[in-house]
Amino acid sequence: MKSKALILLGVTLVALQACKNHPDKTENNVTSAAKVTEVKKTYIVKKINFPGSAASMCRPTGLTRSDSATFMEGGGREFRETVFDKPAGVGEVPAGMKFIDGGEFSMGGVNPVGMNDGGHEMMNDARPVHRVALHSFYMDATEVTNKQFAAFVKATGYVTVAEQKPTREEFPDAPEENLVAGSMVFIAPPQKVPLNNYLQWWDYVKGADWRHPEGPNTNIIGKDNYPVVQVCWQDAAAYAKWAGKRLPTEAEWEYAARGGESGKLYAWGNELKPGGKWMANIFEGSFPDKDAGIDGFKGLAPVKQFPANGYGLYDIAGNAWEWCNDWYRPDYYQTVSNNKVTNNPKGPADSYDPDEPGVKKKVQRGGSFLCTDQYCTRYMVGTRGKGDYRSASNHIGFRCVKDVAPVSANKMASN
Ligand SMILES: [Ca+2]
Repeated sequence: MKSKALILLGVTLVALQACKNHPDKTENNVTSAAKVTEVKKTYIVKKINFPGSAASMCRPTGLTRSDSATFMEGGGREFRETVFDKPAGVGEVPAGMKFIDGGEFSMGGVNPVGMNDGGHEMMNDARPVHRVALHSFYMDATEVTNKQFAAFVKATGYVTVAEQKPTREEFPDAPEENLVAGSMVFIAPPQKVPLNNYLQWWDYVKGADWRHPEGPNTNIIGKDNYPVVQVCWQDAAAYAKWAGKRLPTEAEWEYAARGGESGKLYAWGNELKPGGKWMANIFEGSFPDKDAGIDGFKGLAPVKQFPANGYGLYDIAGNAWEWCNDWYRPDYYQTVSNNKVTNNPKGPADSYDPDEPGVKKKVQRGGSFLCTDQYCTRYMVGTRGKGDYRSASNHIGFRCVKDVAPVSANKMASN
């Protein structure tokens, strides 16, 4: 995600990263079609064989052999089965949350290039796949809604970052006329545009905030059950603290998102549309000019419109991006990949994104209603997003987690 800094320095149209990370360096001169051809050639020439049990577990259904070769090359063989803790007791599950039993799992994502619905990005920051062990926790069943966020604001008087005038201290080089409260809004161009410049569909809109997600002439009346958006990481963390919760670590988010499955492409399995059924609010049609809404929704949808995952979590893919607590670095997984297992990882100590080295970024997960295989496929469960922790947009929201308190024996639940 691009930060406010660029816009406020005088760029009229400024984009948050949205669904799009910078293309992987090795992809720069290779088109998707060429890459697929290359993979097919590799498969045919080298006669790659799928390893036994790992392949049967990881190989997506509905893929061609060459697609699967890509999948395996991308790390599929690195996934192993999740090992669950024996629950000592779930305690009293807070309202609106689900109990996520701790365990050890394989974290990360494959290279989806060449796969059905896989898109064109290699997702290098999601590898190596590595083992992670987590304590049990509770997670919100849905993204935090407008109604919930309004209760927080009413109780505390909190003012989100988008509602505040950017300060001279934070943006020392910006012209004074650009220091106005506002936020990023997706605005579809009137016609098909090349996908090499996202400034064509993101704008910094004065007066855009959580109550006016697409600008001052829009509102959230009648949208109590929509995810709150136009909240930056700092806003989300403030809400979580008020609610007696916290933002999930990236590892907790992915573990929960996988719904008890091991090494699958999506939160529900290995096919984007099992049996032809849409499982998430993403983008169909022609990106970015025409959102066809074939999945039932153009733009943001209310929560709980698609099936929950194995843990009862709704909209874990698509609809709105979700902030995680971890700082973002593309090389973080490499730093823990030699561990036999990493316990309760909390991310790197600092942030670094080669796309924008000076901007402090937090991890985002899950993708949004703008994700599509024409542009970005971060509705895939192991993939990673990122964003300036002080920037928001109309497709970024969040959900919270909570630690499981020790339970006395006589209060232990049976399940
Ligand atoms: Ca949609």
